Amino acid sequence: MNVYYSEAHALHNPAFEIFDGGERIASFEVPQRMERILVALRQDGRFEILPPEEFGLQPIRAVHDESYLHFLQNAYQEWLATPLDADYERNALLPATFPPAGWRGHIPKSILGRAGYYMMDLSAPIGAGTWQAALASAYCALSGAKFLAQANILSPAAFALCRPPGHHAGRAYCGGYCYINNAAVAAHWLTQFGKVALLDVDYHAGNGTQDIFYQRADVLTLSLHADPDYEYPYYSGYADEIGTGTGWGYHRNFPLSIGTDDESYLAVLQEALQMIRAYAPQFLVISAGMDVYGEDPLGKIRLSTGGIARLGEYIAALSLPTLIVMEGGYNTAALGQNIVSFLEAFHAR
Ligand code: OKP
Ligand code: ZN
Repeated sequence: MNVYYSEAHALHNPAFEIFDGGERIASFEVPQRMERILVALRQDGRFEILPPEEFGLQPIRAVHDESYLHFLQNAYQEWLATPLDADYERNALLPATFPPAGWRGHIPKSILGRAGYYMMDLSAPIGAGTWQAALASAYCALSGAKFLAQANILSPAAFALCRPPGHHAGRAYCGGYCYINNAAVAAHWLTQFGKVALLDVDYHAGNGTQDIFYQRADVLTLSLHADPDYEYPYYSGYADEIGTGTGWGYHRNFPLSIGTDDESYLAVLQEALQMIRAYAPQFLVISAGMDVYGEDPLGKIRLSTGGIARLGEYIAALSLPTLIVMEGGYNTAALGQNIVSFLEAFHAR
């Protein structure tokens, strides 16, 4: 199986994140995640690891606002150039102020003001290499999409080994370790050839993906995740959010209770897969977060490695051209085995 991967991810290496209770902690989303996955892929021997192609900004502008991308690309340099009252460390840009929903929408001139405007939370600090890494990550997803579009076999599959992840990033905001929504960029790019279904199995609700396609019927978006009543991202991912306008009925959330095990998870998955069959898309994009694993430090869903293998099996059984896009997963030691298990069923075709 083709794997699209860029070493540029390592340029994004945030020294910290602000966690619950305002605690400043070492980031969970670290470059070592990729190293562990690569070791497992190489050991398996059936993966071909390829560098991504460059696609320019056009396919990214199709899902993100121009002004947001401009901010993302220049924010860190502007932050360095801003005279400050005190001699703060400036290894990353992070605001402390956010506009409440429904405010009038003024975009302030100051870099801190804009940072609050374009960020949904305190877990997407922008450092020196963030833009370059995020761009390369999106190119990995696009390269996988292009492979699917050009492959001469019945139901090809490719793995975009993306870092940073993407599914929390919306049209004009970053958050939750995400800056460019890799899966959404790839899914939109694929719509030039036909309908796309995007299934998000990361532990956290894919709020960015939901927002981006909420008004569209040409991309069916489905997300299985921990109930946002109790889990990040809290304000999105509820069962009654099903799309709007032309997109009405083309989004579904499957909130799961804390502690959900293999059997109950896979039972809910069947419902989502049935919706995909009924939609009959030309392509399938998976936002693959391995934080559904029982021993994940950020997750409270209890999938075993065997359960993750069955998750992959059931998705592969749809027999659709499938792009698997890496999202979360923070048990670094188990990440390699989990992703190899997830991908197992896709080798057969
Ligand atoms: C990114 B992905 C909650 C703290 C939340 C951000 C989590 C981002 C997850 N206790 N911090 O979906 O794996
Ligand atoms: Zn996650």
